[in-house]
Amino acid sequence: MDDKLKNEDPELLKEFQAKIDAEVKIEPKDYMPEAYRQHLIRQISQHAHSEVIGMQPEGNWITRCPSIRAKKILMAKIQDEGGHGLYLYSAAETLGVSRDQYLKWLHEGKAKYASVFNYSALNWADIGAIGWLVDGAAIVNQVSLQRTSYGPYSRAMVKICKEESFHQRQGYEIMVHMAQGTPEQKEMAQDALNRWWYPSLMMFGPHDGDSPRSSLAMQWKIKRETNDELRQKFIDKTVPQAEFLGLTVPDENCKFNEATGHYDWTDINWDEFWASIKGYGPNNKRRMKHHQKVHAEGAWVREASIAYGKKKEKKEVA
Ligand code: BYC
Repeated sequence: MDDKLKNEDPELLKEFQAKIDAEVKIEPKDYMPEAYRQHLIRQISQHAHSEVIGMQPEGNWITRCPSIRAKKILMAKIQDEGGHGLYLYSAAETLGVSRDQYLKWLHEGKAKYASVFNYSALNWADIGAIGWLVDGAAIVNQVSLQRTSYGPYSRAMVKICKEESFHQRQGYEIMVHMAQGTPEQKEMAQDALNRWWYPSLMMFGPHDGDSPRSSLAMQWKIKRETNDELRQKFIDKTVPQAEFLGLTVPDENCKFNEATGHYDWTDINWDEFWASIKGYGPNNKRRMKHHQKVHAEGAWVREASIAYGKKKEKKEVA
C-alpha cells in the first residue's frame, strides 16, 4: 500500500475505490482519503492561480490592440480567464481551505502556477500564439479533466471548456491574418510559434516517469490521461494547424510517423522547465509582484462587498 494511505480505514478505502471505478463522482461531504483531498487542494488551486496569473501577459496588450474589434475580443477573453479562476477557487474552497489561504500560499511561493506564464508576450503575434497554443494545450488537458472524479472540479471544467474553444479560435484567427499578411507579418507569426511551441508542450508537466503525482491521481481518476498522452494528443492536433498556416514548428524531427500514427518530436529542455517552476525566470518575480500589488489595491472592494452583504442581511432579518 502507498505510504500516504497508511492512516486510512481499509474498508472505507475499498468503498471509495469502488465508487471511483463505477464512475460515481466524489462530492465535498463524502469520505475521501486525505491524500486525494491534498492532491485536489494543490491541483485545483494551482489551476486557479494559472488562470489568474495568465491574464498578465495578455493584459499587457489591451492598450495596443491593432483594432477596436481585436480589443473587444481580447478584453472578453481575459475577463473569461478571471472568471475561470473564480470557478476554480470556488471548487477548491469545497475542500475546506479558504480562498485567502490559497492566495497566501501563492504569494509565499508555496503554490505554483503554469510555467508558460513566465514567458513574455513581446508583440501582437504572441497574442495569437497564446490563444492558439496555450489555450489549445489547456483545452486538451481540460477536456480530459471534465471527467475527473471530483464533482465540483469536473463541473467547473465543463463550463470552462466551452469558453476555451472560443479563446483558441481567437488566437488562431490572429495567426491566420498574420500568416496571410505581409512577409514581415508572416515572419512575426513564425517567430511567435518558435518561442511559444516548447513552453506550450511544458504545460502538460514532466514525462510520466518523472511525474510523482500521476500514479495515485490516475488510480483515483483525478487525472484521466497521463501527461505524455495528453501532450502527444496536442502535438498531433496542432502540427497540421501550423501546416495550414504555412508555418513550421521549431523542431526538425517533428514528422508524422506512419508506424506509430503520431508525430515524432524532440524532447523538451527540462532544465528550463524546472528552473521556471522553481521561480528562477525574470518574469516569476514580476508576475507575483503585480498580483500582490493589485490584490492589495483591491482590498477596499472586498471590504465594501462584505459590509454591503452584512447590511443587506440585517435588513432582511428586520
Ligand atoms: N507548470 O507530478 P506532476 C489557461 C509541477 S490556464 C508549473 O506531473 P500533477 C490560460 C506540479 O505541480 C490553465 N508546474 O503533477 C489562462 C508538481 O509540483 P509539486 C492551466 C508544473 O499535478 C490564461 C510537479 O511539477 N492548466 O489555460 O500530477 C490565459 C510534478 O508534476 C507544471 C492547468 O493548470 C507546469 N506546466 O500534473 C491563457 C491544468 N507541470 O506539487 C490560458 C491543471 C507540472 O510536486 N493541472 N508542474 O511541487 C494539471 O492538469 C496537472 O496539475 C499537471 C501536472 C498536468 C499540470
